[in-house]
Amino acid sequence: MSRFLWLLGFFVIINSTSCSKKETISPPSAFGPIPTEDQMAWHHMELNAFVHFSINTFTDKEWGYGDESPNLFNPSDFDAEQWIRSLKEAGFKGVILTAKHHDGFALWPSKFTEHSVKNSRFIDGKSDIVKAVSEAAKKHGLKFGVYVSPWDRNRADYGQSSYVAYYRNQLKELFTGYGPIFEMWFDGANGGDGYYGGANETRTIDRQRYYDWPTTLKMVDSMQPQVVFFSDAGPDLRWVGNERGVAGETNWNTITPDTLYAGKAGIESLLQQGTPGGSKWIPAEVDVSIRPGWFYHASQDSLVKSPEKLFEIYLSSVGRGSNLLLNIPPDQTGQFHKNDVASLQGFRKILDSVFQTNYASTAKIMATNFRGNDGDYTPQNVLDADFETYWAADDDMTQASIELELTSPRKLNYLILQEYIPLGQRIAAFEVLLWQNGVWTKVTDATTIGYKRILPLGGVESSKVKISITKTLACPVISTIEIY
Ligand code: FUL
Repeated sequence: MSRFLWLLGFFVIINSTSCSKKETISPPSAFGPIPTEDQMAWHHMELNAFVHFSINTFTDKEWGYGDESPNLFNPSDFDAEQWIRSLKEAGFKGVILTAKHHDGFALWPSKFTEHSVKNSRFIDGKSDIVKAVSEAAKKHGLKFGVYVSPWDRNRADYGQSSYVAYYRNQLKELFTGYGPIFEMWFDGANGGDGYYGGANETRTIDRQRYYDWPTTLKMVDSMQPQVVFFSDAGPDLRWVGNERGVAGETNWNTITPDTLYAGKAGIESLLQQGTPGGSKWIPAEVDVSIRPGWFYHASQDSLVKSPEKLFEIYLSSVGRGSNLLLNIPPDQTGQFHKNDVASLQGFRKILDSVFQTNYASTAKIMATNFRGNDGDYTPQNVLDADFETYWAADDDMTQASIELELTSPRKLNYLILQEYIPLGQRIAAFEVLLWQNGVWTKVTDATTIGYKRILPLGGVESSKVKISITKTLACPVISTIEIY
C-alpha cells in the first residue's frame, strides 16, 4: 500500500470514530416511588383469575361457620386442568386459589389441622387441591397464587397467640411445598362469630396488632422473595375499594399507606384513586366475581356476567391502569360451570376483535419535543411492541403533545396508552384530539395513565390523532401508543 493510501485509510478511521461518538443523554431520573421488579412483573400480567372453591361450594354458603364436616367437600368430577385450560384460552396469566377461606377448611392435607381435605371422603382423604391446581397452572404456563384467610372460624384458639403460630405454620407448608407462588392474598374480614372449636361465640381481635403482619410477611418473603402481598392496604398491592370491578378514572399507583384504615371517611374513593405524591408504590387490584357470589350457587347459574359486561369491567380495570382479578367459582362437580366457560370464551372473542388491527404501528409520529433530540427517546419508540423503549420529553417540558398520522382515514374505536412506570407515574391530565374537517377536535380527556389506559374514541373516522399532555408531575415518559 502506498504511503498516501495508508494515510487516507487512517483519516477514514479517525473520522468514522468521531462521527459515531455521540453525546450521551441520560434517561429521566425516576420520579417519586417506583414499582419493584416483582410489582412490575405483576403489572405485566393484567388479567388474573380468582377461584373460590371450598366447603361453601357444597353448602351453598358464602361464609362457612367453621363447624362443617370435612366430608361435605366431595366434588363429583374434579378437574383443575379444565379450569386452567378455560383461563388460558381466555388470556389469563395467573390464578389465585382460596387455599383456606374463613371457615378454616384447608384445601391441602395440612398436618397442623384435622379440618382439611385429608378428612374428606373425596378420594378417601387422599386429595390435595392446592397441588392439583398449582401443577395444572404450571403445566399451562399460568402463575399460581394463594388466598389464605387470616380469620379462621374453625380454630378453637382463634384470637390467641398460638393461632398466629398455626397460621404461620400453614403458610410454611404452602410456600415450601407447591412451587413458586406469585401473589398472597389476605382479605380484610377479620373476627366475628364462629364455631371456634365448639365455643360458638363472637370474637374480636385487635386488627392492627394481633397478626403481627411484619413478622409473617418477612417469613414468607424469606421463603419466596418474589411474592407480592395483597391486602386492603398493601404492602405490595392495595384493594380498589369495591367489588364491582371499577378502578378510579383517576388512578394513582402511589398512596400513603398510613392513611388507609378501616372506617376512615372516604376510604373507598381513596383506595380507588390513590394519591399523587403518595409515599409508596402500591397499585390497586380490581377483584370482582363473574357471578353475584364469590362461591358457586346453582341459583346464580343464570346470573353469570355476560361477555359484554366482562369487557366493560376490563375497560374499567385494566383500561384504568389496574389488574383485573376475576373470580370464577367451580361448581359441585369441581369444574367451571358451562355458563361461566361460555362467558369467558365470549369475553376473549370481544378482546380479539376489538384489539385486532393496531393502526398506530404503521403510522407516522412526531412530538413537540424529545429528550435532547436523542434517538433513544424518539416518539417512534412508542410504536414498537417493546415496553422497555419509550418517548421522553426534556426535563423542563411538563406539557407536550404527540401526533400520529395513519396511512389512511379509519374508524377509530380505542386508544391505548402506557406510561413507562419503572420511572414513576407522571401524567395527571391529557386530551385526545382527532383531525376532522381540517381542524383538531377534542374527543375525550382523562387524568392518569399509569401502566395502561384504554379510552374509547367513539368510532369517529379520522386519519390523525393528537395526544396533548396538559398536566404532569414530571416530564412525560410514554412507552406505548396503540390505536384500534
Ligand atoms: C372478602 C371475603 O369475605 C369474601 O368471602 C371473598 O373471599 C372476598 C374476595 O374477600 O373479604
